Amino acid sequence: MFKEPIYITRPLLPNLNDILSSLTDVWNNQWLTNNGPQHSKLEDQLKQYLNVENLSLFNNGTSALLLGIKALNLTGEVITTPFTFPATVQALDWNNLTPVFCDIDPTTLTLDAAKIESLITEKTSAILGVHTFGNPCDVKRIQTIANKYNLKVIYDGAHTFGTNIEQHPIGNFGDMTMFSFHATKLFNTVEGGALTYKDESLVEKLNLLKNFGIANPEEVILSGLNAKLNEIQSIIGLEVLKLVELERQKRHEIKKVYEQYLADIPGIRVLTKNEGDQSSYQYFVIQIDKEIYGKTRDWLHEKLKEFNVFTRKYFFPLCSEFKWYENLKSARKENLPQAHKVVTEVLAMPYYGELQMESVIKICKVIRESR
Ligand code: T4K
Repeated sequence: MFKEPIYITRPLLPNLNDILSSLTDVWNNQWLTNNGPQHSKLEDQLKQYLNVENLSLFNNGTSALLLGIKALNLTGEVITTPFTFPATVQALDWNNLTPVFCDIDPTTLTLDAAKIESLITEKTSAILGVHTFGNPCDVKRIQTIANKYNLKVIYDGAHTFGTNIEQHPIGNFGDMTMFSFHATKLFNTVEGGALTYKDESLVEKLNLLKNFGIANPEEVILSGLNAKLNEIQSIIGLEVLKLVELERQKRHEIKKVYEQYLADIPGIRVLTKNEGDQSSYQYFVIQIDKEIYGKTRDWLHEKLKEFNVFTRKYFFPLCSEFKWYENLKSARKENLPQAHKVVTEVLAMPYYGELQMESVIKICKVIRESR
């Protein structure tokens, strides 16, 4: 039993004094939001870090995705995964788009690219893939399909800050990628998010969309939202960015210990990245085969609570199970066999740089010995 609760994550927090000294600039400047200098500085630094040409900041990942989709003028149906956080599909709902759920690949837990084509109709305008837990979608195959049918490709990369696919930065695939900077993410601005995108001309449109469509004090030219990241959060982002590399190294070491201690437990699969890719180290996720392990994922989730360890059943329930999709053919259980299996088997484990190695070893011991 741990004295203090162990959560799935703890936010990466800069030294308070460093924040205070940077905040002095904001106070002196008396510019708190609406595209201030800290916001521009963060945008520039993130472009460099993520190695992308075009990047826009938002007040959270969901508004980034919602407005990014709006900027692309999509219509009708969008093919997406049921195994994701509600935000992915809710961004479609708010754009009056119908999700068409496609089953997932049992290894990467991302869209099963082999199943996409059969779901395309004359109403399909885009494919919205999710790089689940930081595991990239099959970007090449998805792009080939999109080119063939003239579809847009959007990625929900909420979990993929710093991921590279065979040395190519993940934010450069498809037409657009969303990143989340929520407190629980590797890189955070408390709440926040960004879009990276191919078409440079979208910069202006996205700036309008996140600022009520105001073109100048006398003209409102489209229907937008308030989705701006403020100066104080930008300061936090600038300070957190300095810590990300060390955090990644720490998580890399923690991952190795988890892998070592879980390796020979029958029925436990550790989700791994492809050889040659660089991981975001966002989540450490295991998959439990109840027949071999002898207990279910839900059992283990509850058992760990007895030891004061709070894992998460991401992403339970499947988005296709939401009440408002009950009449969608693609949401039917028989069409999504892998997603329905995986959603009962996957467990996200505690994973953050400050997590002690002894704690990791103890957690693995519980998994090994309690069953
Ligand atoms: N797409 C995908 C695939 C996503 O996963 C997400 C968000 C989005 C889109 C939307 O992006 P944002 O609009 O959020 O930028 C959390 C996050 O709120 C959410 O951002 C994230 N995905 C999701 C996977 O996780 P919850 O409801 O699980 O969070 P919560 O409050 O239970 O926190 C989890 C644990 O983290 C807590 O048990 C303890 C720890 N924690 C949390 C917070 C907020 C802290 O230690 N400190 C904190 O301040 O959704």
